[in-house]
Amino acid sequence: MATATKKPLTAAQFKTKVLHHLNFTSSEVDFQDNPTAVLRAVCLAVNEVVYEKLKETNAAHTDQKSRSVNYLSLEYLMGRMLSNNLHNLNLFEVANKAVADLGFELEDIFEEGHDLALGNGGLGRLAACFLDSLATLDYNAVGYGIHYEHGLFEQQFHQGRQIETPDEWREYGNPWEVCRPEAVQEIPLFGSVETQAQVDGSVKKIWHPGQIIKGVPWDVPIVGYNSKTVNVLRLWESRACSHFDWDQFNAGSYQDAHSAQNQAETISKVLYPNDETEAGKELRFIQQYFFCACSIKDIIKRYQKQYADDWSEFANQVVIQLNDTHPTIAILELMRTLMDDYDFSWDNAWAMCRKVFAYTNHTLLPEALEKWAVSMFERVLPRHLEILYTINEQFLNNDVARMWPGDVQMRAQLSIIEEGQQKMVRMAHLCVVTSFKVNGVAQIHSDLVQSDLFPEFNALYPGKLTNVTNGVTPRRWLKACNPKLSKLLDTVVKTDWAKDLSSLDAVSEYADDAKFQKKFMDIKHENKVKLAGEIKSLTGVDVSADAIFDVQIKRLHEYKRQHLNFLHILGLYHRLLENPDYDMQPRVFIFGAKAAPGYYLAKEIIYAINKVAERINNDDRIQGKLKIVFMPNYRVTLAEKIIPAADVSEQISTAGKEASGTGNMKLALNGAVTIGTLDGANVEIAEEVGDDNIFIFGNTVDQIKVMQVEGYNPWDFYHADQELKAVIDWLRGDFFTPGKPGELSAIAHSLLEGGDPYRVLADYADYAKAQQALDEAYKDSKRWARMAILNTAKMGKFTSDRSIQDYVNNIWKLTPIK
Ligand code: Z57
Repeated sequence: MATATKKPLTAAQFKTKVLHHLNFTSSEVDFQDNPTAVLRAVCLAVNEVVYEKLKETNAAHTDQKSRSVNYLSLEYLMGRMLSNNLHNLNLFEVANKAVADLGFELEDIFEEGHDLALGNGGLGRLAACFLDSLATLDYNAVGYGIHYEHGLFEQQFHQGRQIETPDEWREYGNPWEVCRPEAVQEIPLFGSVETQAQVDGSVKKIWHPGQIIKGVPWDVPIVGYNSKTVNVLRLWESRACSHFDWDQFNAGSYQDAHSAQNQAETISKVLYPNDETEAGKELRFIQQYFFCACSIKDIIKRYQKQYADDWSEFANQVVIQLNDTHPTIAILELMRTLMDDYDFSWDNAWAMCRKVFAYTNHTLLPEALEKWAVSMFERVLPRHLEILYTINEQFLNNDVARMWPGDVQMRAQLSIIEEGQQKMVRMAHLCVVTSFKVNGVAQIHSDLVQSDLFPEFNALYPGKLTNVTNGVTPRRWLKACNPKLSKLLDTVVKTDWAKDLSSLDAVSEYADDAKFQKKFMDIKHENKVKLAGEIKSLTGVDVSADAIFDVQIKRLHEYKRQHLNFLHILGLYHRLLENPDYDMQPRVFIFGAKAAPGYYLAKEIIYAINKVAERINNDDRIQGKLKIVFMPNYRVTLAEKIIPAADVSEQISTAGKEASGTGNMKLALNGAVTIGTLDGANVEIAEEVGDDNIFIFGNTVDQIKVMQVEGYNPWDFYHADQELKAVIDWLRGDFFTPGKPGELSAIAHSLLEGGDPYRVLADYADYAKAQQALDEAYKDSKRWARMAILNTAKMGKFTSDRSIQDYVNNIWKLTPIK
């Protein structure tokens, strides 16, 4: 329609829009000392363009009756939106100029923006990258999530210890969301189920809920890069339902009605900050259900807008992707709705569910595999539990009994219900039984899902378990965060690499080109200088941009082994104290990580690193060869500053534990060289860049298994390695905490008395050796430049566009909007 002929905005026109919003939306005539008002006005100006495209996208979706994917995720780690939206709309230069005309630097304006941190880590950030790619590739997609009032906590350090404060991302409003009162939903919960005999002899189940909660949707537009599409991320906020609670409570007192309101609003109040551990809290369960019920009702409403009460096209129009098991209740909610509200027979409802759900598994860690107590399930969702029991019965009596007749042991093992003192619902089993596809997130992980996590399901349902390797959006993680490198790449890659990342392979030809090497490494150096400034202002530590910038940024977890990195740093310090002339390239070790507030050892690791950093950073004897900085409040925005400046990427999880990793991809894309184990996507990164351009070390998955069978004794490694023993003894004593012996002993205790569950000591020697090889490689600046360039050049596979296309081809079967 109009778009084809529409001319791109000029800087002058954009400036006019910004001024309009400064004057009329903010009534801020005197904005010269008010960058926040400028930010708001710029966002509103961008929104004019966004909403126009959103309207056109919606019309195209309706016209073309396109099949859509509904991505259900409890987490979305969006970060800031403005810079990305400007890039994706090709308005970056225009806005840059307009804002300069108003007397501001666009980059300073960005700094006024708040992160949308509605997620913990990799899983939530993956969802954000996927939304970017879905819009970029013109697919009809809706992201569903929760509109948490408080996203992931903010982290500060007080005397080295992590302090959490609430995230107030929308305290003063958020320009990127719009409330949709016309799409409010009502969600029942609690209560009891009545069995009603029908005249035809059948029975009808009637759920009498004990409470009804209102779900209010907030839409965040998702702008595709250089595409026609603007999709939406729809986030549900819980509110008290006026005609239910208030009427009831009005008979009592006005005060009580307010408390009911508070209780209802608690549901979407705060994001649970545990990454990969399930706390088993009722409120979390209610969050999951609330969000699933709102989303399923919304999906049905959207469908009915086109097909009214004809259900025959539903499975052709709708696919629902479950991001981990967190949204599993959506399965039961769709079953319940079809049967109770739309009179489907069991068989028809079940057949429908088996066609629309697909499930992504993100971890093998047992503590992350969700289980909910049957007793709680029954109290909160009595009708859903009934349905679950019937699904399980049919699964055990049909599928399991047919494959393993009379095998009670197998029945118990595969049952969706785990028997025991406390009966539990195994959410992953329900997902695998129902879904038409189940995918892991990197090849090695998907192989382990088939061989170790769900081997019986794999035998039962051949072809159901599959792989889709993760990816990251090159728009945010290269074009927007690393403009200098992006412009250099533009000079040698003729196609738009941000939309076709495999075209970066053309850069390989320049890997040995001295001029290109200089340009590439000069940019890295400039990025490092800039990060050094950030480090100084955030931590007070002076670091030299001539040192190796060695980066480990991710959630704090034992399996990710920040403490392996830490022990090696202590090892280097030990060598330097023994021999101040010890030959090594100066190195800055940069950490960024939040620990779950209740994760004791993770917090002790942060404390130990901070304490040791204080000592080492101020020790003149080592001539500045070693620096340690723990950057506070690691988040998407900080990642965007650290990644372009990284020389070394630490990806050192215990083999078999990191499902994929995505930071590994972002760092390599920006020319950092990986030191890592054969775990997650590291394996595929190594395949792409080649063995010469990555430092792989440590026990493999198979070797870790052998160790387990043969019996693992951490003390053997402690006694066998002088350096390792010495540094662990430092931590056990008072070397770093004079007069307070044992203040840093938690790590040592877990590694020795605690049995070293993540095999840190077993990998120490090989890690130290790989670090030495890396140091050697860095000395040879030509060799290092070649490695760095090839890392960027060979990352084509890891664009989230490729991941999305894999999902589309193998699972979702969508066609792009024309
Ligand atoms: C989370 O961030 C991940 C897995 C989980 O089960 C939960 Br809960 C949270 C991460 C994995 O640890 C990463 O390896 C993976 O790259 C990421 O999910 C995205 O798949």
